[in-house]
Amino acid sequence: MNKEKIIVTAALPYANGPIHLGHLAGAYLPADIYVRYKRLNGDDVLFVCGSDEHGVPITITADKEKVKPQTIIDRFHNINKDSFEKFGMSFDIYSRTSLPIHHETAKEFFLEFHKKDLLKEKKSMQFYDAKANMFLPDRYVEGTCPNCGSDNARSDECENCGALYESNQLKNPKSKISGETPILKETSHYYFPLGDFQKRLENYIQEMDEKYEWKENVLQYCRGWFKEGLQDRAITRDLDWGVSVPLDGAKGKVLYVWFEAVLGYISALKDYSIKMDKPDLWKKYWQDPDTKYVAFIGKDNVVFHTIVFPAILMAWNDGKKDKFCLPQNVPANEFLNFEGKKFSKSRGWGIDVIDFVTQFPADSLRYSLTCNLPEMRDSDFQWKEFQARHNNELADILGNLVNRTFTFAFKNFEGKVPAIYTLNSLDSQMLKFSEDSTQKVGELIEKYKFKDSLLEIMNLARSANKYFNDSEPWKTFKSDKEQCSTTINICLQTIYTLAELIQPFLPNSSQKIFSMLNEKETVWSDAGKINLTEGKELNKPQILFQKIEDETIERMVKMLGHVETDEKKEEKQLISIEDFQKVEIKTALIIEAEKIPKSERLLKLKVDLGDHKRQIIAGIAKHYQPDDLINKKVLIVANLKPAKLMGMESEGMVLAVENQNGKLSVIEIDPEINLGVRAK
Ligand code: B3M
Ligand code: ZN
Repeated sequence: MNKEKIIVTAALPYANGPIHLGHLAGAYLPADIYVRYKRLNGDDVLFVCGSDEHGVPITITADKEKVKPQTIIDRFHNINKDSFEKFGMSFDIYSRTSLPIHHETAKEFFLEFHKKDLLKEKKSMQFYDAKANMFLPDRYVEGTCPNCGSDNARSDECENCGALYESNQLKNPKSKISGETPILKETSHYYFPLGDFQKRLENYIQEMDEKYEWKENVLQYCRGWFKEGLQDRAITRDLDWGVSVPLDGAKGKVLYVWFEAVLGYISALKDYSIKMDKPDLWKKYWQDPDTKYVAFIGKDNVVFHTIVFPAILMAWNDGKKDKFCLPQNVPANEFLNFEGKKFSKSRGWGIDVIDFVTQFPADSLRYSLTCNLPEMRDSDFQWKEFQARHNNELADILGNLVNRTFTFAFKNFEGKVPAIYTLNSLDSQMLKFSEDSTQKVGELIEKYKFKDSLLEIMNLARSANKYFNDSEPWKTFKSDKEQCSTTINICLQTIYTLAELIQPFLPNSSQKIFSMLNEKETVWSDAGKINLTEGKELNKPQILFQKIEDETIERMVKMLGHVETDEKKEEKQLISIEDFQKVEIKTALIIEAEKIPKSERLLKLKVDLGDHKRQIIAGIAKHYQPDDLINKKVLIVANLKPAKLMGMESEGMVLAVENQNGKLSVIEIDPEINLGVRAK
């Protein structure tokens, strides 16, 4: 097959808050799987993303915190970039729309349209805050809804009843900046004639769908928009944060954030080209008619990527020799909810990516999100399901196959790939399954059916486990050595295939398996074949997936919906002396310490309080070897309600503190001090 030149973009997240799991499932994870797959096939892919750093929500956050918008975007650009890296996103560039190259690019498009006389200037009435001396964007005005009477309606729409109205219909309007009643004042804006492009857009989408099969949910949104009829769209705003309108007499006006944000995909590749020291490189992608351009987004962004952006590109391309390519496909996903509800920062509902991946392996998150992708309809993330998928599927199916095969090879074949002899029917079936699966997985990824492709991979792992069981190598090792050798060889070849197939989905685990197989650079076309040669040395097996314990998940569930408002935080800081006296903190000597089987976190301790001894289950196994704890004099909370951890009674808690790297140290006290003495 011919190698393709591909641009893949993923929606540019607003640098106004941390990304959460819903964003990952909507756009980023599918994009990353697709890109990694294409790269393994040898295609020439550039994967583009970056922060969307303009728009009113950012200025609102900045006003609230009394800082400059720059402070906000710097903060969230860095947090999101870091979150994406830890999650394993393989962007070629993570750019920013605040960069000069972006401002230049956006202005160039605006000026081109102005020159072509495409833009219409129209006057309208807009709320103006005389005290703050500025026009107020819609979100800066609050009032009473003319329809339902709700008190926090916006200037043009009510979130309570969904009514849309003209600004002059809103009752009791108040400026969010000064609290004053704003006046309606005339302003003028530039409009992009989207309506004039309707026919061409309809044809374009029809053609793309016929050639590349667009997703039904995406087509439905488009049909809806066309049916309503496309309207002219204002592409300027009265605001001082954004890309300024490059015309005389347009002081205080910026380009509408959506107009310039989509151009961020182009400027990001320019940014990349500059960084690669090949300033014209971007043209070889964006302006090559053979480039395949795929835009990954969530459903709320569909209209901007299937209608607004293509129209902007058409308008630019008209009469030009070098034309930009339009999206060939826009495989948008629906939304992911969290434990049955919408993600909400203010209600503490959901979890930020950065918090997730510091506590759990990124691959486990990638796995459970892929199984749950909202490809056709909204889906739901649940902690318990996450745990079950990790424990019962990743660990018990994939991890188990790898572990039992390697352990067997080390025990009985000196850690080398054993030879393959005559194939019986089970052997041939297994090899055939592997080959067929590989084919299917590739086809499904090409069709953006990531959920089904991962299912297919896990089916292969399942049947490999069954093949291991049915072949009974532990018996044939004694009765038919050649058969046993063949079985283990085929298991190893299948593991190779699995490692290749999971690479786009679970890059870290794939790498671990390949390093156990002693293999480095691998390509997709190897999957489903015999790759490992007889006698090849393997590396010692390592556990791929540690089980996630119930209590860990229970802790996560408990944290849901707990929002720390500033008032609550203050209340929490102060306790009375009586409150403190309720806590009995006593000195104790650790006399026994041992690991708890199947737990990577917990240690079973026996402590002496002078007049009695008791058992405490402490979550410090990652920080101490049991022996190092013996004879330490520590502080414990002695009147904590007893609790059961991993089925064992725990009476009390050992006090410990954490350093910046997350390492826990128990608080040790002077060995001279007696046991069972209360701290005060
Ligand atoms: N920042 C909206 C969003 O995050 C927007 C996407 C821009 S893509 C050019 O939903
Ligand atoms: Zn209303």
